[in-house]
Amino acid sequence: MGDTIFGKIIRREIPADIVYEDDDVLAFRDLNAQAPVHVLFVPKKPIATLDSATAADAELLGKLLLAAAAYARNEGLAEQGYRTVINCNEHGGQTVFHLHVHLLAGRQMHWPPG
Ligand code: DGP
Repeated sequence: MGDTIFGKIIRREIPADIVYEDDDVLAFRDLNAQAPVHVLFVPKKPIATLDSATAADAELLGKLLLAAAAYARNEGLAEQGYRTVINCNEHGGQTVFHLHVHLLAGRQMHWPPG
């Protein structure tokens, strides 16, 4: 599997505004923020897309979502609400092929997304 910019961030080879870390997950601010709060939650394991995740990744995927939810709660974002997004492949709008959960908050979200 090819390395990505997120792999470099995880290994601290390039800088990022890291807001959360545990043994399995790293979270940092999106460089191209689409909301007042826009944080990316990435597994340290380099899974390319949601499509390439397997049953062996079930616990890790759960941890990823729960880390995003806990961050939102701790930052006082949960009551007003937020959006989590996983883009998969071309039509999903995925540009970095290291699985990540977008956490967007701080403004009204709309549906359907563009
Ligand atoms: P996606 O389109 O779902 O693959 O989202 C990739 C996001 O990653 C996009 O919103 C911009 C962000 N991004 C790309 N390169 C970098 C980077 O070098 N640093 C940070 N912090 N974010 C990046």
